[in-house]
Amino acid sequence: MSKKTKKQNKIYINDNNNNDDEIYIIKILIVGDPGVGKSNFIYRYTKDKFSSSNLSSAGFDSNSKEIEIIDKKVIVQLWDSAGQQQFKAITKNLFTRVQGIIILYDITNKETFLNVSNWIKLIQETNNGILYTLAGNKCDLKNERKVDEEEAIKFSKENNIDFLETSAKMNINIFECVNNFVQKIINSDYFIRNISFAAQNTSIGRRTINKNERCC
Ligand SMILES: Nc1nc2c(ncn2[C@@H]2O[C@H](COP(=O)(O)OP(=O)(O)OP(=O)(O)O)[C@@H](O)[C@H]2O)c(=O)[nH]1
Ligand SMILES: [Mg+2]
Repeated sequence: MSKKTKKQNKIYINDNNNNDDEIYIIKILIVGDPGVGKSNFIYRYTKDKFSSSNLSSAGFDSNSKEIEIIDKKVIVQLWDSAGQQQFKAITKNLFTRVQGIIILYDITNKETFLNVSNWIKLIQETNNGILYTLAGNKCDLKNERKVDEEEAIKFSKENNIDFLETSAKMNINIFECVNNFVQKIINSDYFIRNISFAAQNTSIGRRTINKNERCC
């Protein structure tokens, strides 16, 4: 791993219980309208790659990446959802199975930004209390911009959510967006409350691992 990547992947949490054998598994779902770049966002974060193919996702898929925090490791599992309307029920079902949700829109497509409110509403109806964050993807396409960054910042302040513009293509802010969010999740009351539940349910939270064990 290059020095730069290593630094990008390092995050810090407020935790005094240093235990090398413990690992956090954080599941994050990426939602947003069709074509905003959800699959590529995950592809960049987990594989550091980009695909220009325009194939729509169906159902859902996931990819993992291990990142470092002080004295312990975190497996970040990013769940990909399909943006198309016919898959919305499946996506909605996933809201209760993750610890966080990243809502993505495309800065070159105003409708995808206007729909962010609907995504927030859907999340709140289904899993009130879950953390979510906002990212405006495709920020490399400066000449095609239809959503001002200031407008998105104002919206995120009004809705009390973190926000970053990202580019899966040019690798801008992808690691920052996910890693800052992971840090926020781990430090949240919501996550700590669910850790006791995690002991019985390995699909969430923290567990002890065998050093040779591989993730999914
Ligand atoms: N210029 C640019 N193009 C991007 C970026 N991210 C994705 N794309 C392109 O946008 C198109 C859609 O990307 P996907 O990652 O498939 O989008 P998606 O949100 O997964 O789409 P669905 O699965 O249909 O919901 C593809 O042609 C990608 O190459 C980006 O950051 N910049
Ligand atoms: Mg997709």
